[in-house]
Amino acid sequence: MAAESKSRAGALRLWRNARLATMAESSAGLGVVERGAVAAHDGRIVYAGAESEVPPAFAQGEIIDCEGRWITPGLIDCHTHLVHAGNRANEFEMRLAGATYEEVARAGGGIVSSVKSLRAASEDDLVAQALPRLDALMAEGVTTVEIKSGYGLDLDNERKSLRAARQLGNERPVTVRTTCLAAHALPPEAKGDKDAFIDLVAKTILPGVAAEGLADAVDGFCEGIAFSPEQMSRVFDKARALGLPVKLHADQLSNLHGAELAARYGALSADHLEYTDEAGALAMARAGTVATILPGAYYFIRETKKPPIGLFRQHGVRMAVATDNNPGTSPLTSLLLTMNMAATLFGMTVDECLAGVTREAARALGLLDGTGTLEVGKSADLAIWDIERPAELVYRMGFNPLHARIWRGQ
Ligand code: DI6
Ligand code: FE
Repeated sequence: MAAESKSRAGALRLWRNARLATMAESSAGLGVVERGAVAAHDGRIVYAGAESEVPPAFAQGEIIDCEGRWITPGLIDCHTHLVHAGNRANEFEMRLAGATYEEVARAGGGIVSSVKSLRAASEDDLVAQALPRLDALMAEGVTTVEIKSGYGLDLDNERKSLRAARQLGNERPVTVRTTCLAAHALPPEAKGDKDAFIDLVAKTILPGVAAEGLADAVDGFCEGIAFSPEQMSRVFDKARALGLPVKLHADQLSNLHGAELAARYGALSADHLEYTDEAGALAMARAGTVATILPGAYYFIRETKKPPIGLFRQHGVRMAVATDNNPGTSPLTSLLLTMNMAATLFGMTVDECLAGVTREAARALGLLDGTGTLEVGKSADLAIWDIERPAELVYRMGFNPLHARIWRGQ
């Protein structure tokens, strides 16, 4: 009996004397609770609100005094290519000498050079190389991360990437969502035949990955240097047949109307969107497709066209914010710095940035029922911060005020 009540008590925790930014949709702004508390039982939030109203039963377990610190939902990085091999610092030097990202790609560098490195690496190598990047994200309060494949580009190497991504979730206390991005670039063996490669993606790679349950979603790169809207729709038709939700790298370098394509397929998100026009924003609003804003790539390739934040606001498109961590266009492993970039470069507000790495990032992964806000029934994924006001999370550059990170109540 004593043991039983002890184990029950062990699973019950109360964080008190805290200020909360619940990020709940129903509240205005950040959903601030000045004298707040969060209770968790068996990894789920059972209470989040005023400390004065905590039901007595929830004060029977472990009690943690937060000494006035702020609690937000654990952060969510909803767009990364965290599993990759090696780096492309050499191409960075080429670009510093004047080459553009597209020129580097056309010269055989770019994504294809990461494909060669990834194919040469074992699954264990990939996990070992990605772990320091994952640790950097987690050190800033990340509790959920999306990881794409897309440097394998054949069935075995896409499978290897996605297994490595899943393995990262076993190595660390973090939720990993995997996305198959087989339609990312044309591998050398395709000899320039994009249609034949799209056939391989639709007929072999996606079904193979789905058969093993390795992907939670399907993504693609719709761009002049990658695949056309017509080719992407063949990939999306297959994803739909396999019961997998879709996302799209859309309108990053030119306007191929990727946002509308994504919306037409009810995509969870369309990502990048620098060149998206009003028709694209309207289509996304109607479909409920989240706009994932990726300021790291914009900054790193010195893009000058900004995503149409004003149109997204005007039409009520939800905005997520993510690192796009990848070796070519965004070697970024800080979601805090990403928020600063979204604010400074694109004029996103503090509230939009914070929602973008919590609630809206959860929505972009189809996980809003389970995480992304401090609300009863959700996973107890929390970040506890040594700050006086939430704006500090967006304002600083290169400083980490995380006090504690809680994943599923621990
Ligand atoms: N857009 C990007 O910014 C990355 N992929 C994509 O579709 C770039 C990936 C890389 O250059 O390795
Ligand atoms: Fe990306």
